Amino acid sequence: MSTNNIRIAVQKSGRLSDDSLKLFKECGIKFESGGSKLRSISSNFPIEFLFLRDDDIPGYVEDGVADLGVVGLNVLMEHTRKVDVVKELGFSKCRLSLAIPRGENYTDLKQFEGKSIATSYPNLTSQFLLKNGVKAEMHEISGSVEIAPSIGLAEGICDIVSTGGTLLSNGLKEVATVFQSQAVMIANATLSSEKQAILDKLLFRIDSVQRGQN
Ligand code: PRT
Ligand code: ZN
Repeated sequence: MSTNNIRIAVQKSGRLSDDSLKLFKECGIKFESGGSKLRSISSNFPIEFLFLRDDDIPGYVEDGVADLGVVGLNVLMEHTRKVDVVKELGFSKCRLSLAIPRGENYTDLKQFEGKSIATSYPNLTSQFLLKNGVKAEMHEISGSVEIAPSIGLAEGICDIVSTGGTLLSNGLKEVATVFQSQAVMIANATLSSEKQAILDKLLFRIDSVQRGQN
């Protein structure tokens, strides 16, 4: 790898990957992706792609293993990370929401006082509730959160919602939004001036692509 390359971490496969790759291709950057390839160097722009799990991306960018990353704001904000958000990318829009069984009445957030909430986002959820004067018990689970109330694991959940279809099919209803999210580009806090110049060039191209879409 040339040291003049900027290194960017993108999700290998999942809800962020297709739109991330599409964006860089629309920026005129040529590179190979797909299959079992975990690294790819562009043939026409000083950039190297690393294909990773999304959860690992903020840490790699903070440590400088990658200079840049594309990640959901929800994943970034759950843990305190010293990275800069350099661009909102406008895709993978979703929200982190509190939900309860559909048959239960909902009045206000006070209803969650002392209750147990299953979530993969215990920090964002408890901070939001505490800001509203509510102390609830966080039950951290890493997936299939929507099943928790029906199996008696928790009284409510706090999870990512996009269409709301998953909540509906699991007998739940959304009652409050904790956080609005979308894909963002993050950067290491101490980029060299050479890498900053490449980032500026990349951001200029992303701006042009985004202007063309509006
Ligand atoms: O394997 P890896 O760890 O890289 O991926 P992952 O499985 O952790 O993440 P992935 O690919 O599912 O999501 C990546 C990012 O996409 C998330 O961090 C969010 O920023 C964003 N995103 C956008 C979503 C959704 N929409 C979404 N709908 N992430 C998850 N969901 C889930 C939601 O929790 C629900 O269970 O999809 C399900 C369907 O949602 P509904 O409301 O449309 O039914
Ligand atoms: Zn993940």
